Amino acid sequence: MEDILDYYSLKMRASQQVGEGDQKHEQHISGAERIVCRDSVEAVCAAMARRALTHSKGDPDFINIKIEKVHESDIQILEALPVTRIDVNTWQDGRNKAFELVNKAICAARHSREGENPTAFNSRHPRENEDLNILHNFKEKLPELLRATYPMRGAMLYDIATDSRLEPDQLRGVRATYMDALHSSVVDSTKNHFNEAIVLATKVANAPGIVAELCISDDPNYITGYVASKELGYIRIMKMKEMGDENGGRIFLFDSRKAKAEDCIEYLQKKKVLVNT
Ligand code: WAQ
Ligand code: MG
Repeated sequence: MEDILDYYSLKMRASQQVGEGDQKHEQHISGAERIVCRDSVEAVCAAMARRALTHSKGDPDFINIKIEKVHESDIQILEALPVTRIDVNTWQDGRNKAFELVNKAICAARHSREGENPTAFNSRHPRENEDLNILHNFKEKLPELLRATYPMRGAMLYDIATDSRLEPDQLRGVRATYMDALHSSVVDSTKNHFNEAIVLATKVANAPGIVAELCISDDPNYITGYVASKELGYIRIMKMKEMGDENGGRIFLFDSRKAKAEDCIEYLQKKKVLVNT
């Protein structure tokens, strides 16, 4: 008889009290999620504590590390999205590239909704305008959206069908959890942005109703971001913001005509996923 392997999920979040009086609230500093085997639990836990205590966003007042057993049979294995990279001269060029890719994803979502074949594309002008409107609204709103995502622990869930945000708690956002790389190196308290992002983006792209994800780090010195979707893969854009700018975050573009927001959120927050990178 084969042994059933037990895994453990570890989730860390750290925050700091900011503001005075009525304005007093917890602001997110750092978070991380792993799924590891029993032997690694203690070391990963220590690495998470260190990461929380050494974050550039500040010194935490509160650190929560949650450890839960996960049964192997509950874990879904996903193939990592294929990765490509786009070099740009300026971050403005990077943003424009990102919008082009988001536009592609929005068009692809319409095709899949309508079961159209892409060759019929050119005869569909009114719909194309509809897509361009969606993109235009999104483009106009992006700077404001990114300011709003900065203090959030999770991502924004933005419905392209209604042009509105769907997170049940808009200050918190929706956080994708219960995920890791299938063959992750055991412990590393310094963050590898790319390794973590490919895992997250792969889980997100596989969630019901997701059209695309746009990510810009909120780390002021990390200017590479990405656009990802099942069709596009993971596309790294080497400059997405000005060096030193801390405004960043994640926006999950969702289509409420394709799936229910609850189902998408349930998948992002509850389904256990290991990504084969
Ligand atoms: N679920 C949802 N949103 C999240 C999660 C999560 N698990 N983790 C982070 N976020 C949101 C949250 O609002 C953060 O403030 C924001 O994303 C940025 O997170 O190929 O480092 O961890 O080299 O600062 C991209 C790598 C790195 C690009 C992105 O994001 C590349 C990064 P950070
Ligand atoms: Mg960060």
